[in-house]
Amino acid sequence: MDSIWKRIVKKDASSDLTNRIKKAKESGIPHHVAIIMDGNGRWAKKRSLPRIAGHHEGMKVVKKITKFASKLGVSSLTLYAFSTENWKRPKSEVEFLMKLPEEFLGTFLPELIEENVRVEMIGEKETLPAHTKRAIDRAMEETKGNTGLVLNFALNYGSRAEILKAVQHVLEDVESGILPKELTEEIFSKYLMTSTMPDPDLLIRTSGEIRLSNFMLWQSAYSELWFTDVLWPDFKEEHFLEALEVYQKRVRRYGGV
Ligand code: V07
Repeated sequence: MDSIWKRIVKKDASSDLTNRIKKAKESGIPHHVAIIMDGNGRWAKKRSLPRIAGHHEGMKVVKKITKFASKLGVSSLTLYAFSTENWKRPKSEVEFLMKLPEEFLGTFLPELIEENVRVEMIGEKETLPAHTKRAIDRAMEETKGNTGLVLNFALNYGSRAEILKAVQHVLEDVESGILPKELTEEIFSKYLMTSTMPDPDLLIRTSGEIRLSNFMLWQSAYSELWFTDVLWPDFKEEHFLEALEVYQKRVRRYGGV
């Protein structure tokens, strides 16, 4: 194709995306979007690369989608970065994964601060390697006053363990008399790690698996679910927008009846 035509086609595609962004903003942006970022290993395998190359590429996509969610006006973005099951992976892979928060924050924290993003985490922080915990604590501390997007990493997270811990905590508080015996959903949800966040309106899973894999089981009781075959390292702004458009259509349909 002639370069002039290439330019015209490219401009057309980008103005189409701009129009879709404008429309999406007018149609109601979900407050809280949660994503299971699956398919990094498969992405690498398809290219005969080591699995860690897929994780690294996936980290770049986290930056891209964080910026995009912030631009769209999403209030909370929860990303499933590491499950309690992931410790079973080869030691070298786990070690690589545990360095990603530092690498991510080392290059991206100034931009997050600039963009008024607040970094949060759910999951068992105390059993993370000290260097990983330190990087996350620092990012949380340096962004705690920010009022824009809440970028919430689920790291060393498992939903059943979260619920069990909440139950134990409830029992303690009942025994010590802090909490009356009557328990409501609203009170119980304050014992979960997501106590300060709204439930996700939209839950996305990439890479073709149609399950929740122990992610936000209580919180996603009423969430819209959207699954795509796209592998996480291939996930682009247009895919996020597609999920939003599907979400908006569904919400409008329910609103009609
Ligand atoms: C991880 C990249 C994304 C695809 C999924 C697996 C690999 C970003 C973080 C991160 C976590 C906490 C934080 C800042 C960044 C991360 C892990 C894996 C363990 F405060 N990406 N990413 N953490 N992957």
